[in-house]
Amino acid sequence: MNVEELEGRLTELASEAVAHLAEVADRENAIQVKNRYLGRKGSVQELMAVLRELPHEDRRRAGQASNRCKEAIEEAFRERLDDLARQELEERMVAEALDVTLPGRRSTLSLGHPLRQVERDLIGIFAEMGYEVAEGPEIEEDYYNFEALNFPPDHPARDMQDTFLLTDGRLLRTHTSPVQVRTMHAYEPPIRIISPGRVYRCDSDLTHSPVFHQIEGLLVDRGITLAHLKGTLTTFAERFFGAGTAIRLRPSYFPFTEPSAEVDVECFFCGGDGCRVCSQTGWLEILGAGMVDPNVFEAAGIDPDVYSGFAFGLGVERIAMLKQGINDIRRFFENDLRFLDQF
Ligand code: 2NL
Repeated sequence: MNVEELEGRLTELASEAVAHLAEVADRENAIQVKNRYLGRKGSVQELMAVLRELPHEDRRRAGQASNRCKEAIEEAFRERLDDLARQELEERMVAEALDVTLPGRRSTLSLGHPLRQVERDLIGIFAEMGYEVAEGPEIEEDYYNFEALNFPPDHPARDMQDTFLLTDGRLLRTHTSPVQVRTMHAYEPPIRIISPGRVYRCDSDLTHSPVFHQIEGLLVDRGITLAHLKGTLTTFAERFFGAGTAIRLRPSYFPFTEPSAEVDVECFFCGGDGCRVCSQTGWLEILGAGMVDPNVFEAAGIDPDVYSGFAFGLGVERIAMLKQGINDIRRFFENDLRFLDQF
C-alpha cells in the first residue's frame, strides 16, 4: 500500500465511522463504535502497521492523514454525545411536563366534628345568657362525683356496672357535676356556670357510648326559684330549636336536686302533632333539671337558708342525634369521613 492508498483508506474509515455514529441510539453504543475505530486494536490503529513499511519521506504525510482521520471521528463522537444529551433532555421535558395552568384542587373548610358543632352552639347560647365555662378533671374522686352530690352510699348509679373505677380508688367522672361542686367549694355565690366535657359510663348500645359528652349548668344566688329555671330553659329552647318552641317539665328524681324534672321540648320534626321520632307524643326529652338539693349546698359550704339555685344537665350526643337525624351513637366516634363530611 502506498501513501495515497493509505490516505484514501483513512478518509473512507473516517466517513464510515461518522455514518456509524450518526446511527447509534445511546451513549454506550456511541462509545463502542468510537472504540471500534480508535481503540488500541481499532481499525485506524490496524492501518498504522502499514506506516512502518512506507518510505521515510511519506511517513509524515501518512501521520497527518491519520491525525485528520482521528480528529474527524472524535469530533463526530462529541457531537453525537451532545445530540443524545439534548434529545434525552427534550424527552424528559415532555414526559415530566407540568401544566401550571391546570386549576388547583379546592380544599374544603370543615365546620368541625358534628358533636363539636352542637356543643359550640349550646355553649354559645348559655354564654350569651352570662354563663361562664368551667372545666375540671375527667379522673375524679368519689367525693366530688357522688358523695358531695347527695348520692346515698347504696345508690344504684354507684354500682360498678355504671362507673369505671380506677385501681387507686378514683374513678372516671360519670357526669360533669363534680366541676360544679368544685366551683361551689372554691367560689362564693353568685355562681353562673356551664361545664361541658367528656364523661364515662360502663354502658354501650345504639344510644349509649362508654364515653360521651355532657353540658351541665348551675346558677346559685339569693331568691332563685323554679320560675327562673323554667324561664332559662324556655329561652334556651327557643334559641336552639327555634322561636316559639314550647317546653314542659315532668316530675322526676335526681339525688342532687329537689324538686327534679325531666324537660321535654315540643317535637321539632312534627311541630307537636306526633310522629315516629317522638313516638306520637309530640314531645322530645332533652334534659334533666331541678333545684339544687340543700344537702349539696351544705356539702359545698353554701348556706341553703341564704342561697338557692337551679341546675340542669344535657347529653350532647342525644341532642346532636335528634337534630341531625343520626340513629347510631357510634357514628360519632368512628372517624369515618363519609359520615363526618355530611355535616
Ligand atoms: C341529666 C340530668 C342533671 C344536674 C344535672 C347538678 C349539679 C349540681 C347540683 C345539682 Cl353540682 N345538680 N346537676 C341537675 C339535674 C339534672 O342532669 O339527665 N343529664 C343528662
